[in-house]
Amino acid sequence: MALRFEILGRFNRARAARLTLPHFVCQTPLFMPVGTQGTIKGLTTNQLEDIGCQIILGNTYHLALRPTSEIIDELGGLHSFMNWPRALLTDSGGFQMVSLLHLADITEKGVTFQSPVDGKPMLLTPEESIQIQNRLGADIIMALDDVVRTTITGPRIEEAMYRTLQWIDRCIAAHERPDVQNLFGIVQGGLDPVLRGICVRGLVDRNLPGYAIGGLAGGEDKDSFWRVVAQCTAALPDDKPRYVMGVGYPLDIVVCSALGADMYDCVYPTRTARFGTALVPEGVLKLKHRAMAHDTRPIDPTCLCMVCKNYTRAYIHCLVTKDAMGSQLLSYHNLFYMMKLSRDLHSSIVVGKFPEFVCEFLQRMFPKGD
Ligand code: PRF
Ligand code: ZN
Repeated sequence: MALRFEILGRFNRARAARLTLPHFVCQTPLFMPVGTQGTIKGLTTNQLEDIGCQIILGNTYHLALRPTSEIIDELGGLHSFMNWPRALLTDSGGFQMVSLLHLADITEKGVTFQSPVDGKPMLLTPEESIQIQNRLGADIIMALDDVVRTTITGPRIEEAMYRTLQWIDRCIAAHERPDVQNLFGIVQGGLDPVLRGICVRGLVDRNLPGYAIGGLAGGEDKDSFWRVVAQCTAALPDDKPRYVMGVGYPLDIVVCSALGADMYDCVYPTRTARFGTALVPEGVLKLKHRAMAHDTRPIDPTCLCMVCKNYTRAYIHCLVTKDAMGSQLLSYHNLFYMMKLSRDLHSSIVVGKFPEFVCEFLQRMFPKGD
């Protein structure tokens, strides 16, 4: 195992921990921004350090196609390729293929898809996904899983869960660097508590360094989403990190942390920035709105980020959608907001003020109580 997970504080099911990875010592609960071609769109790695990012996601699928994992390996691994000294996590690639390419087909062998480069059929097996991730060299690598939409029903959900369990053994066998890279298993099973229970038990038997809860954030209702997270966190080992994949919204992170989850990733803060939306304690602020044209206040007067210290809403309103600088400044602020939320969750749990933090968070976001 190439990690240490030390719980520093608790409030009911919520925990605050120190997660020591080969490249960085992280504090949980923790939001991890998502990069695509070895970058978080529009931000330099120095800026990401200033913002306080601790782990960022590299996208196996994109990097494997271009420049390829062989080239990154040759250049000294993904950390040195993208000049990021802190921790990295790579996803296995299957989910990206299924969500990006509608032609992807999943069989027991692996994920078959048409190469977007030359249209040729390609196959990503559990062994290949791990080999690629071994070459990239991230601190945390993810098992190849069979992901289905939570909104579908029927035998496909069960098939995907059992396939995910079969593939985990192939991933473990293929993993050549367990001393420096942590392989996380992914719980699938849709919204079915019986299937989720079987999957959790199967993965826990493999004694992995950490566990992810997959297959969520795909359009299911909040009630079902929280129910699955609550069931999985209750059944996963207490002394290992728990990562809810593809989540997301600040409110979901607060709720999942209360349910005992530790790590999150989502494109939302950076994607919504590119559409002109800022995350603020009250919810969101739309910088495209006409009213912003004359507004000389910063995005969030209570925010201590570089953008809020230096620029007005009027200036960002003028840039948004017209100049790349607009989305860069908004991405910077939004990631700063997510990292501050992560730190606030961590420290409120450590000092025993988690309920006060949650109340204040909710009151600011829903002042009328609705
Ligand atoms: N599996 C993998 N990556 C993911 C997910 C998953 O279930 C999600 C949640 N839908 C986001 N990213 N491998
Ligand atoms: Zn700010």
